[in-house]
Amino acid sequence: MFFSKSPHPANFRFLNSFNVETGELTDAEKTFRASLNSFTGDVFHIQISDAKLWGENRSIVALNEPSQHDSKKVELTSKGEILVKGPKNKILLKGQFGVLGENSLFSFELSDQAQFFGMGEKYFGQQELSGYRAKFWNTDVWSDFHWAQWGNNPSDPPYYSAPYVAAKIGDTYVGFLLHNPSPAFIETPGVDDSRVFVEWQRTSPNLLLGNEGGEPNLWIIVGPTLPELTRKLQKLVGVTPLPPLWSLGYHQSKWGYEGHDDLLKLDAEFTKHQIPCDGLWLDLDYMKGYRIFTVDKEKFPNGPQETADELTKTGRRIVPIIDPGVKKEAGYAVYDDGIKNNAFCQTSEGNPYVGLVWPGETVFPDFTQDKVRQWWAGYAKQFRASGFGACWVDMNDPSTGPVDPYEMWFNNGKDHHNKHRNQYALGMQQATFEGFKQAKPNERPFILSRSGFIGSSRYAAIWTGDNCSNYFYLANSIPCSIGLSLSGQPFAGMDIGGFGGDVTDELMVDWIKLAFLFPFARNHNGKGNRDQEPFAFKAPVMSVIRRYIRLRYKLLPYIYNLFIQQEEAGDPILRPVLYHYPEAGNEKLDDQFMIGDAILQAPFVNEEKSRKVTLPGTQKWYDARTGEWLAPGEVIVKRGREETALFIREGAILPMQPGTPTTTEKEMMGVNFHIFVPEDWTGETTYTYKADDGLTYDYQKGIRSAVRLTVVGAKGHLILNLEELADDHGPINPTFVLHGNPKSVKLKGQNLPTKPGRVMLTGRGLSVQVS
Ligand code: MIG
Repeated sequence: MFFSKSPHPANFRFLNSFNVETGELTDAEKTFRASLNSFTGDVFHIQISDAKLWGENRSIVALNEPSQHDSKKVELTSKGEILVKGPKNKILLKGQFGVLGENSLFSFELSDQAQFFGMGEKYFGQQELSGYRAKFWNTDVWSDFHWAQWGNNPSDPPYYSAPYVAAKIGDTYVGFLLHNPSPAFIETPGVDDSRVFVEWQRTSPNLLLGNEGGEPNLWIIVGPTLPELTRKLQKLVGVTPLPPLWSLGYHQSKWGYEGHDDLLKLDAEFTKHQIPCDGLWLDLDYMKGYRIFTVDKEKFPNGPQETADELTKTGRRIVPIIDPGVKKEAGYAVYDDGIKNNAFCQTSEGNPYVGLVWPGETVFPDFTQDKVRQWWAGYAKQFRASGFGACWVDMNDPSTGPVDPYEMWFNNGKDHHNKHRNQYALGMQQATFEGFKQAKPNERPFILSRSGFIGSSRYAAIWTGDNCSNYFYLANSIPCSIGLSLSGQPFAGMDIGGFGGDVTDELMVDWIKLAFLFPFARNHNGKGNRDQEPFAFKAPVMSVIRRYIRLRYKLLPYIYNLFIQQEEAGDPILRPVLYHYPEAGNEKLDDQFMIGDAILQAPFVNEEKSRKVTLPGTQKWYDARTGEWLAPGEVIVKRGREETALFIREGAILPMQPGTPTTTEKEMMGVNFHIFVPEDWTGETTYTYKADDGLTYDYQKGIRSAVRLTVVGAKGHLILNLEELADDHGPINPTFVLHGNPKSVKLKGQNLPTKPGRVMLTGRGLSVQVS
């Protein structure tokens, strides 16, 4: 609705002369200031400025510039061309900058055919994005598009915007990031036959990156590999700080849970069915008439703290929703206080802008202003202190209901809506995060947000908004999550089971099998739909759902360590197969993905009875259903009621909780190291495991323990070496679980006594040796 078209390059004025001395970028008639800065790691920043045309840059999050460097991989020539060079100084792309009124455009000719990846949250159904026109303008999809456009189809743009694309030219990956909160568009060369009816509907032969207004800031990163590129990008936009361990558990939500009684009922059900669940979520109904930062006394007669205390017995936390819209009502404290503090967005006429959201007429905090973020943080602080363990920030696209958003101006009515829209949610996340830290300075906040922008990774996890209970959304969730992972937003997930419509038994089972190891795992459901809590299904269905939730908990030590690696190195949690196996063709594996570098999943994304799986690389894969070792290549997998296709790379070491987790208790110190090596294996492999309190910032002061396990194999005889690297959080006491029948196992020169055991992963019980 908002963005079905983008500006065409033919209408732009391209600037063709650049003076390095004066920094002037010009053509016969117009002149801009341009600069190219080069940073360590082949990271480059091109900034074009014109204070009159675009004003000053008011991005609320500055990127983390690496140190200055004099790499020449990107150049700005005297003809105003932008050259991007690859190995042996070969020119991979040649760009030009153009303007069209306030619109700006970088247009790149490519030396060679290319592939494209990234673009954040997209529903294009595939990870490789040649031949796409994409928009970046945070949208409330269900309100801004007709149902026919999203029910079972890709609609664009969705909620969250990452105007970033990675181009693979030859073997070199180059990333392009538009750091400008104004509406953005990216067009990639290539042909998407499904969209093209006549020749001129094809996308441009050039790679186009543009903004509709705002100061143009283009960042170019030369990988050269996809993992290197992704890490550099992540550090530039900000890594995701280690979240609290509980946030990585399973979460249960439904629009309709109202308060104390509902939460305790849920709590009892999860306990009764021995299903671990860390977060119980509250949608709009806990508030007094949708007034944010209020709690309805009828729903919580003694306040939420009492409920929170009750839930500490089972280790669960309450996560309530907060919208940005403040009910316009004299006498309501948040509104009165906001008016007094001049905290709300104004129209161009200078009055508070009014939209129509849940409480009726609503005004909107201007999160682009520092003082307003501080004002909001004060409320978030009280909210956190009142018994709520985390926060779910919704509708921050921002959604204004049926009211046109363009009159919502920022910066005291001085900046047009477009200039800031894409960073509205980012400001809300930042303010909420700060408030939480003020309430509990040593506790890591957990915030889930619908919309977001470059930099959201520092404050929040993202869920991909309102999906529907159908196989279109199920299948899309893989490429969509891969896009987020590659674009600087690693902590993400979608509504498991689907938000809109009634889920079927089969779809629910397929969904949990697909998503149980996603970085964020929450089952959420819209009002009025068939209930989809695990225990809402008949026993045989529930037992499969339960099995995968438990398996997530079993693998929590592995998942948590992937988050530690994300904070330290910048690697995403969920990765495309391509990340570790760059061979041509793997970019088409849209129904497979990896969790870390050791787990490969190939779930069913449709109702077929069997599917093809590509086992990449040159090493073997352990079939977690059967315990068999498979050679790399293609295999056919048949659908099974209990099982799902999950493979573990030869040589992998996976830390897991012992036994079958049935509660929120987490055993992170007495972990099992599962060692996956085939019989007769020769090789060496190593894994570093870290553990801390899972909740506070003490790990940053060094209160953390770590061990490194090395396994050396010679024809199936294994020698284990366990080194203690740190024990500041106490000793890590691992047990070893050996998959694949090694001939002998030695630790510290002694034969390790082992006994036969059984482990359930994603199929039948597997025989293992346990030390
Ligand atoms: O207008 O709060 O995406 O997860 O349950 C709908 C009610 C508002 C949209 C969110 C959804 C949430 C719902 N919200």
